[in-house]
Amino acid sequence: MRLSGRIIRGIGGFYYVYTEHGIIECRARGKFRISNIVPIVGDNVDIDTENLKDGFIINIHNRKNELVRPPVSNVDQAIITFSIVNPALNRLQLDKMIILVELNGIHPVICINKIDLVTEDVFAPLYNLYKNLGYDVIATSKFDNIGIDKLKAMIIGKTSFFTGPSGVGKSSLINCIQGTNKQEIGDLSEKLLRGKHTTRNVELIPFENGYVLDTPGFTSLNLDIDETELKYYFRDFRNYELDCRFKSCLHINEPDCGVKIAVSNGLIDKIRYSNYLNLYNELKSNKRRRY
Ligand SMILES: Nc1nc2c(ncn2[C@@H]2O[C@H](COP(=O)(O)OP(=O)(O)O)[C@@H](O)[C@H]2O)c(=O)[nH]1
Ligand SMILES: [Mg+2]
Ligand SMILES: [Zn+2]
Repeated sequence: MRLSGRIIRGIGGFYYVYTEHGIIECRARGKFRISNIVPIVGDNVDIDTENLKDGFIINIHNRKNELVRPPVSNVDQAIITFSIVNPALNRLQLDKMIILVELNGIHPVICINKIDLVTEDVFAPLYNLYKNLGYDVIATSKFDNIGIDKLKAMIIGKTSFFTGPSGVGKSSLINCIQGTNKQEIGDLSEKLLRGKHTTRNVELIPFENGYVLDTPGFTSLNLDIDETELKYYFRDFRNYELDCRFKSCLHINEPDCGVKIAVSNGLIDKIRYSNYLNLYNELKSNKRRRY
């Protein structure tokens, strides 16, 4: 019998395919090895099964997108989760993450979690900054039960990838929206003690006609773009770069730069601009190292 489904987990050559008849344990047919395609979590596949328990993957549908770390395909949106304190927010890391997600053709959702730990005048400016740039932003707290229903509504029918630093509450949020305790949570100190070797398997959790993916948190992020293209990922610049004297202006040292004027007038957020400069320099020095 031929069925279609989605790979939700892969361990040692076995792929667990979620189908209308439940989860079927599959192996890949040799032809994938010949064409150099390795099935990954997230793939939509056709399988062949006799008993609805195990079977073979016979076809992998074209991927809409594909992430390398963690290896997962066909992601619709990334819930970029951060807290403002405990752990402290690193705005450079946040802006870098947004760009990384957009580069991969994935819709970013910015989730400011643990808002029970700060007052509104602390998180509202951040919320408004990204909201005004046109991003989907959500403020959440598991203890005060804020934003959980909104988050739930945002993930229905989609494949959502929770990402963000360790300890910000990704696993907790997934537990909250599912109403379970399936995801392992822990405090920061515990996690740091356990160290880097706690790489868990990538697993898609079927939920509300969609899927969620928990990740252990990122350590290093590499943007794979030329530094001259970075400016296109800063929406803040769009209205002001028309005022730059040069069309090729990178908004760094050029004279009559509309972006720099907007920064000094407070029309563009200063930290966003300084993150742009930091990332620009980082990309430039990475390139130098490569050659
Ligand atoms: N104050 C507060 N703490 C939270 C919240 N969400 C999670 N935590 C705590 O933060 C710690 C890390 O949570 P966890 O879900 O494991 O974070 P993860 O590493 O991003 O998956 C745990 O001790 C949680 O209880 C929240 O909304 N408010
Ligand atoms: Mg976690
Ligand atoms: Zn400029």
